[in-house]
Amino acid sequence: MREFFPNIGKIPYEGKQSTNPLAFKYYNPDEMIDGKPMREHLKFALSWWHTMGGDGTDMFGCGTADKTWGESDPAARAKAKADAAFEIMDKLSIDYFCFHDRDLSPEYGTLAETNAKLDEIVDYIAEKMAADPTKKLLWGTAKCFDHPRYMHGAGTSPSADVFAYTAAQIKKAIDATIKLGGNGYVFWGGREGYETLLNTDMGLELDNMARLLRMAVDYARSQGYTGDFYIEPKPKEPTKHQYDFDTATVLGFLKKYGLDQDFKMNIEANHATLAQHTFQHELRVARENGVFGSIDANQGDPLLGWDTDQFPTNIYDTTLCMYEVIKAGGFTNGGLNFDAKTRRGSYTPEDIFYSFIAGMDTFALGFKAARALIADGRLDQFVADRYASWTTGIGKEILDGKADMAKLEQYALEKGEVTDSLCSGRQELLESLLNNILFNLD
Ligand code: XLS
Ligand code: NI
Ligand code: NI
Repeated sequence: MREFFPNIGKIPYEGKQSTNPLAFKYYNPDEMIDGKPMREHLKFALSWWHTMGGDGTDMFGCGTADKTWGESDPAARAKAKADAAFEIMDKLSIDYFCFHDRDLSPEYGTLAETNAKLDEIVDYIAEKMAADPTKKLLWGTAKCFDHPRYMHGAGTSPSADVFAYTAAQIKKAIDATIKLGGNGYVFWGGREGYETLLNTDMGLELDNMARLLRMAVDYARSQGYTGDFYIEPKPKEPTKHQYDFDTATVLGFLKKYGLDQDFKMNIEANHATLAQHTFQHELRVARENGVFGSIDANQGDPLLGWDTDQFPTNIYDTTLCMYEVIKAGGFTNGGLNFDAKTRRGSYTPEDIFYSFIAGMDTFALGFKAARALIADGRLDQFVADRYASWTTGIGKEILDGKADMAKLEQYALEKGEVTDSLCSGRQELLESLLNNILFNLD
């Protein structure tokens, strides 16, 4: 088997004193934490589109990185890509991967031919997984947004024929996901939105999106699929307005159409930024509503209004992210998918490894910091104390359903101005507590 990165060996864990750029400083895959290795807490995944396909092409210039994997024929390239992906995962101790159907194998002349070629590469990957059962599929999805037929949307296209084509493509992507033992299937509405309401029947488009999701779930379950379905919210880009704007919007949509028992969220950090939320906000909304599922681990640039998909290096963000993940009970079917790409100027093969090491170390550090924050207990205790007025007296009566407007009026009239249950929010104290925990980790 050809080695694609002969100058890079397996990335070792060397600890925080290490100066070796090709070593983990914090991610120690086999370190046992609460009875399971760190790799199983974090469940890192490689995204096929960015790592194996993304060559740095942007609106202003062609690619800077060679992602041909030495092959010009599309079918041969698809296999070389798979070989290279497995080598990268192996060298970085990454156990999972994620794909769009078209990342694995491109479109050919007809849907039938496209499907047949996809089958070939799925079989090839299945063989590789059988030979190395440590490699698993976190989730699959269908790329229903790049071909011109999807210019007006896929499930929300004004064309019924495009809707049918979308269903056909998703059916096949679900088959591929099932064949590779996927734990999840993602719907990200790439062009499910609008540019202008002047030409858009929003009601019909949303009804149709719900119809498509219902059909997809019913089909997958009929094929024995037991994994999760995720919606990945994003407010804009490529369309001006995406229907899956943020977690709260998606929840409203799912509840309206009776789909809320069938879907969880795949939360992407950069999408939260675009929705003008913090990453933690999106995770908290998902957790509070029992729909936290999986994470697209990246980060945006707060000064830019698009999805820059940078590898995550902000320790505060990963700490507060992992705090939410731990509070949600940890990952079940989900994980941390690096929906992240090296910068256009970081174009060498080594940059792939430096980027993953940076992202994985930042999450490992965030995981340790979140655990320390929870073990320390002061933050959680502060929040509990802040709401103490709900545990006794009138607060408890309200929670127990024993109060009404008249009773509360009587209470307020008798009690007079509120004084004793208004305490300081102590934001600065808590921010400095977080700093203190972060910079005193073992
Ligand atoms: C794009 C999305 C996409 C999904 C998968 O912004 O993040 O990459 O994760 O379709
Ligand atoms: Ni994503
Ligand atoms: Ni994205």
